[in-house]
Amino acid sequence: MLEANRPTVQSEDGQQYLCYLKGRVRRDVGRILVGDQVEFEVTGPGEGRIDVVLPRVNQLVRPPVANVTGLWVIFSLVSPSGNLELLDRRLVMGHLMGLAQEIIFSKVDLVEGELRARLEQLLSTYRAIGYPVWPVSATMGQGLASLVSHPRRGLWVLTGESGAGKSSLLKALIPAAPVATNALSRIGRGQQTTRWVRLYALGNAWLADSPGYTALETQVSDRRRIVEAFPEFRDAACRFADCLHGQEPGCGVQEALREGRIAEWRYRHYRKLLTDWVKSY
Ligand SMILES: Nc1nc2c(ncn2[C@@H]2O[C@H](COP(=O)(O)OP(=O)(O)OP(=O)(O)O)[C@@H](O)[C@H]2O)c(=O)[nH]1
Ligand SMILES: [Mg+2]
Ligand SMILES: [Zn+2]
Repeated sequence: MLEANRPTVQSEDGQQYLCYLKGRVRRDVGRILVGDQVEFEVTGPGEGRIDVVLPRVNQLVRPPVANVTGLWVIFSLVSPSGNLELLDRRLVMGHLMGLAQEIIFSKVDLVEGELRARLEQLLSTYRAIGYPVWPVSATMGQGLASLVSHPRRGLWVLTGESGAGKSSLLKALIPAAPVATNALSRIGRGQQTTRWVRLYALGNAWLADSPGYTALETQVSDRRRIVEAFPEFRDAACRFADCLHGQEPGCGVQEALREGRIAEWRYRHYRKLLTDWVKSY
């Protein structure tokens, strides 16, 4: 399924069909989602009927997309300057949902002076943690070639704070995409919301834009899962098996933090997440 408003299905040979849902399917699955894998029957030239929606591996609430492989988390240091706590929360949520994640640092053409060093610090920190990181500029084209040449499969959703440059990036990568960016849509239909979801082919993968931060809220039943979402804590090899890396004397994570092997803001966001988890439980 490429698009849900006008249910468009692409077959394995690349043909597209505008489809309607068989009544029984509508009753069973309710709404069909972008990213759904379906079985369908061709009913006419470029037209078809969806008979079966295959079970979904996962599903996002906003944008409504099924069978997501990974997230492109877009973060900008400038105009507007992004919030690192939101970034880390996003990475934790993505991890809990079992999604692959890559971090794209956008608008690098605007990153100057002291911010350059900050960008380098963020790139090396998140790279060391294990995330693929990509500094790019949608307007000047920097970094786009390496971003695209990285091998990927499946369905990837662009996520990140409003104004971070998601739609601009999509548009830079896929010029044919009719994407409204912030600046343009103010002239158009008032407040920007990337209203509809559609998939765009990028190499062997598919991309979906989304407005603002994706809603990923997922239940965390166990605090250990939050700990696990910080891969660098594992590298710190704390010797206490059930350690939450708080005030415990001899904790390996705190030692790594003191020695600068764990970024101070990552640890701070971890503690905050734990506290919020306790409150919300
Ligand atoms: N200088 C510069 N400006 C950029 C770049 N990418 C995006 N912008 C500008 O940043 C603003 C926001 O970009 P969008 O692509 O609409 O941001 P978005 O993440 O899609 O925002 P939402 O759809 O509201 O979530 C626009 O005015 C863009 O022109 C870039 O690489 N360099
Ligand atoms: Mg947008
Ligand atoms: Zn510990």
